[in-house]
Amino acid sequence: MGDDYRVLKLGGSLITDKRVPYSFREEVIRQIVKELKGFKVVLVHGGGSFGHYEASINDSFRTTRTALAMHDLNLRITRVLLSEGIKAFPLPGRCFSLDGIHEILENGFVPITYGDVLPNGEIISGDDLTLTLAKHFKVIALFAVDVDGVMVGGKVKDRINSLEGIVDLETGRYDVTGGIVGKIKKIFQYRVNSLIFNGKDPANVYKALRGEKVGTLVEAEG
Ligand code: IP8
Repeated sequence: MGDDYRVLKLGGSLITDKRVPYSFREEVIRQIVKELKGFKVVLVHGGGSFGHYEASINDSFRTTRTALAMHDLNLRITRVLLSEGIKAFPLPGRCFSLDGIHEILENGFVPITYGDVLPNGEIISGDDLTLTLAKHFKVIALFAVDVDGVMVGGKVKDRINSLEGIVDLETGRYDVTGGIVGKIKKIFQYRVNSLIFNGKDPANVYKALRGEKVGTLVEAEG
């Protein structure tokens, strides 16, 4: 991987407690952020109990509330990055473009984009952004989540190379973008090799950034 960019998504279930609206796991994020130093990274984060919570309530203010919740979550994460000495620059998912990412990189910042909502109420998944970025940079997509990988029958799968046995897995309560099954389906749609691993242990993040295999490797290329 050498000097390549690393595309790392911080899953919503990792950085928030999905059972409790607006619960921000600052310490989990801080530990992860400490591992980023020395790597060229492009960051993405999910919605967790901010965006998914608001998007799951269907009233006429859903779009505004969801946009604000994601803005709030991004602000909190970007502040942690700043306090750890990482010059990050946010690019809301609703404004996402590869040119925008390159502009941020060219100015010496770490881009941080995120799952978001469009004015028409459509949800943009952070997984799509992550896979688009990984495909563009021709690298593996790194998904830090709150479990040890893809769990099938109580066990972590070491590798996955098809959707067989995956489509029946359970998904979270108010996840509007399809949870783990949606993620794996997308990985195969994009045909981007991906690593799904437990980000609660910062050593896993470091290993994944170094190109080591932790958690589940989804082999989706070719
Ligand atoms: O958690 C969804 O992003 P994800 C963002 O990456 C919203 O699926 C607004 C629910």
